[in-house]
Amino acid sequence: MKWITLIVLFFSPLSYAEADLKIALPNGTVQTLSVQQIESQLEPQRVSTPLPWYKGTRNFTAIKLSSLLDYFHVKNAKRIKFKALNDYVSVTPVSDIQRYQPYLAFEMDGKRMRIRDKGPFWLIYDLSKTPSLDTEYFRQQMTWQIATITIE
Ligand SMILES: Nc1nc2c(c(=O)[nH]1)N[C@H]1C(S)=C(S)[C@@H](COP(=O)(O)O)O[C@H]1N2
Ligand SMILES: [Mo]
Repeated sequence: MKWITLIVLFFSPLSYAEADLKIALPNGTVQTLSVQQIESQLEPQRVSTPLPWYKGTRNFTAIKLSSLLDYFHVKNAKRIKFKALNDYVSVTPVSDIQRYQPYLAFEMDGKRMRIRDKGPFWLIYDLSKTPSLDTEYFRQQMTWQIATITIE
């Protein structure tokens, strides 16, 4: 199933339509957000920051993860788990989300991120504001190709 999803996302001209974000909430339900819904309901912002994977600055369109918690009225979450298309899994404590306001990016330099550009969703920290977050601890949270989020 995973490979079929990957193949479809890679080769379909409609690939962006497939790029829905799945969010498992603490109450046990699973919600789906399309990029269109994210754009219209979650007030995306511009984030310009260097990242360890690129030379120079990249410009992202992104939503704050804290705004996602607000959107789903999640109050007492402890952590968010991120699962990527390659089955990489990371965990970001809500304390990091509140303190450092990481983003979920879905556009880089004005273009929707394809899987090969680390899309459809990428957790990024604004290292331009807080360069001290460029550490292994935060890098391992900067999961790209995110498909599923579990709020716990
Ligand atoms: N989807 C995905 N995101 C990921 C990873 C991964 O394997 N898959 N590796 C993480 C880890 S452990 C680190 S330190 C950083 C940097 O990975 P790199 O050194 O392979 O570029 O990306 C993070 N994001
Ligand atoms: Mo890592």
